[in-house]
Amino acid sequence: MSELKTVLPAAAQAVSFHPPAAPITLPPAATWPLADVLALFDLPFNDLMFQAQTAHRANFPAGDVELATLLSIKTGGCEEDCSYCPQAARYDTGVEAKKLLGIDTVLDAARQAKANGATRFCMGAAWRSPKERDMEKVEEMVREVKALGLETCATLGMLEEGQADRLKQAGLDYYNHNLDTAPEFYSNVISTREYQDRLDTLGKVRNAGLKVCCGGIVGMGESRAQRAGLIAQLANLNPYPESVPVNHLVQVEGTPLHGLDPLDAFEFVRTIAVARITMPKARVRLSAGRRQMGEAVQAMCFLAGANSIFYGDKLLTTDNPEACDDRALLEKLGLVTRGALLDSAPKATCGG
Ligand code: SAM
Ligand code: DTB
Ligand code: SF4
Repeated sequence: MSELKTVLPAAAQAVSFHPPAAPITLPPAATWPLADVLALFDLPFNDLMFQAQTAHRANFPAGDVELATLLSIKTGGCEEDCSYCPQAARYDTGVEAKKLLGIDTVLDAARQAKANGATRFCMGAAWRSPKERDMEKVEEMVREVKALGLETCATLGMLEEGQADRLKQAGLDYYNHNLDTAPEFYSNVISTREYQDRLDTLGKVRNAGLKVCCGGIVGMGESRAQRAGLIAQLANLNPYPESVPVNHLVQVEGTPLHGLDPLDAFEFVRTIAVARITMPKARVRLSAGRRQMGEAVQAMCFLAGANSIFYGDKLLTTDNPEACDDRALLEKLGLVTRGALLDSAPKATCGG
């Protein structure tokens, strides 16, 4: 135990109970050696939660939760083989391939998201990478959504340097591109693009001056060490991402990962807690899978340091909790948002 504490970065050391032993010099390349991330996962649950909540409070106002609304601007028909994804054309999931949405549809959804209290609007496309002919349309969407006073985020697949620059110029704030899992587990899940391709895209996003939104999925059959491997990869990005979405696999019939034994809920909460401790200033987003989780597990995730959710009745193609239920949960837990959520959001649509 004391050995672990000596190598924890300052934010995590601040919450240790015992006097630290003599400091150890960290290897320059990795701030978070895998063994230390795994040691956090292995802590007794309450100790981990305490460290995570302490790190959280040192960096964010207590109870502050960001609301980000997702819109699928281009659904289905994707050429990639991500084995969790209902939008891959090769799996029979019932998701129909659609064309890129028109600007008016996107703006209507963005206005609605803002009226409901969201502060960030994320546009997702089922592409391996955006084609030149799509870029101008997406740039217009970004420009116009930004003009509504929302933070903008897009997830369009792999990018070239020039494409990241163009999105930045259009007013994009964040680009979402996930590492998804640990490098060692990656080939069990995806074969049509490499881990390095993902890191390359993240580098281009950073070079363009965009903020990075990057996380992964747990519950895909990976081991605890591999969950730690994902978090270590994220935490050792230099700098680490501003936003870290932690998705719980949504098992969709027709995808290769459908039918797996579900991950133990405490493992999911531990993953959130370790993300909070290792990336103390990041927005850690409790992302896909909330509908299957129930309120108590979500409450534990907030205690573990999650401070952002996807807000709105749909993720990309699967269901998210109803916005009304989320408002009720946030109110029950005394959580607050940066949007005008609880006071001004239209209550009529919430029934009762
Ligand atoms: N096509 C682009 C790409 O893959 O980069 C952008 C959209 S893709 C749907 C964005 C992310 O959604 C994936 O990287 C994955 O982490 C997450 N995702 C997709 N299907 C999921 C599922 N069934 N459960 C949880 N997360 C999922
Ligand atoms: C992220 O990490 N999770 C979101 C967002 N980034 C684009 C997507 C979740 C998708 C869940 C499956 C679906 O609805 O299709
Ligand atoms: Fe395509 Fe993205 Fe789904 Fe992979 S995760 S199949 S790239 S939409």
